[in-house]
Amino acid sequence: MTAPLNVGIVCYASVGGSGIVATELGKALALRGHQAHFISTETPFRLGDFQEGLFFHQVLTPTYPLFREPQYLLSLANRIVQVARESKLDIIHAHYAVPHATAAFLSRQILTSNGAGPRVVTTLHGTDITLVGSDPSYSRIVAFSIEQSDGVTAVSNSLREATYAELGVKHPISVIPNFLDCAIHRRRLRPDLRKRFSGGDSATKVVVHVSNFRPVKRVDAVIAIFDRIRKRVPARLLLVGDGPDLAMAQQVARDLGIGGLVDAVGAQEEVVPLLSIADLFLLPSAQESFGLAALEAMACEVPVVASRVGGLPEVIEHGVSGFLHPLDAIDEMAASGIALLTDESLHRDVAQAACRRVRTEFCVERVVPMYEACYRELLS
Ligand code: GMT
Repeated sequence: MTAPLNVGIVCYASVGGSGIVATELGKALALRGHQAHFISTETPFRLGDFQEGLFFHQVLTPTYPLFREPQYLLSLANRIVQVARESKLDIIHAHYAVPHATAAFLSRQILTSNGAGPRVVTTLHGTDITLVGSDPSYSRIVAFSIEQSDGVTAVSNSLREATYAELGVKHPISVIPNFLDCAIHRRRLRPDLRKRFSGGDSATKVVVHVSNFRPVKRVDAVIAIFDRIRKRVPARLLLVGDGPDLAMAQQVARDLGIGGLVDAVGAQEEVVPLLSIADLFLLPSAQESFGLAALEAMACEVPVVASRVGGLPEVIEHGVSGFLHPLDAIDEMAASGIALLTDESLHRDVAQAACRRVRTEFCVERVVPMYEACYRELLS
């Protein structure tokens, strides 16, 4: 039998794909007999109830009148060193390169003597490369920190290629996709919620969008697509999540005279009940390295209409398990949405293909062993 590992998981606790993947990875590792030590500013979103083998170590960043900027990188690196020593970490796994890969590198420099010490794995999630990491203000240190990692993973082939192209990184990058607990992510009947968000009319379709409402999600495009759909099919739009562009999206809807058709429920820990009542998911993002939100919808048998960007074509097979269109093809996205909502057999086929695809490729049992293999290889 192989020895259990002690893994330090460095992640953002806020609502966002990288934090969710890191949290689900820690939970799955603990269930498989390892110890997962979350190192973060707050208890990660979706951590849930007490679970044997899971630990949370808070990062506190004290202020001082001289500092006009919070010293997060330093306090994080310092906390990683402390946790690594106390908990004998084998692996420091940094999720989201900025600045976690740098903090992991610094802490390993402090911890390592004679080649012994924890190995650093950096997982690239998306905007840490495509938006933030490639910004000239950060790119050199991000590239350096990725190169210095012992192991590097990216959530899609697309993100791996973007990392090579945009940052000039040479380090081999393994692709390990996003994953779900497929026992939890499945469609469940919730007639009460269905009634609530369809307005009580059985002919009304429920269109959903789940995100952190950042500009990259293009929520104004969500409203524009929905506006075209609702002109042809009785429908309501359910917005799940919160972020800087939520108010703008609601205003755009009001300006179009459809504010009354839009429900916004804010950030939700449990998305499965809401996805389970939906007929269609819209994801017209400007960039999406993988699209965890699409995967969650597909698992709940909700067909996705999305933009053909980043890693989305690695998740959705156009015309089979969803629909992909060029970024600005709002009319085409609306047309696919209308087709799905008006053709019952098309809807059923796509919903079932989407669900099957998640279950064959992206369940926790298939993907978490890839991370374990990555750790073991670095420690051998
Ligand atoms: O930028 C975001 O929208 C959040 C970001 C994150 O790091 O929290 O999400 C990224 O990571 C997810 C998990 O790996 C991916 O599924 C998302 O596609 C990715 N977002 C983007 O690339 C925009």
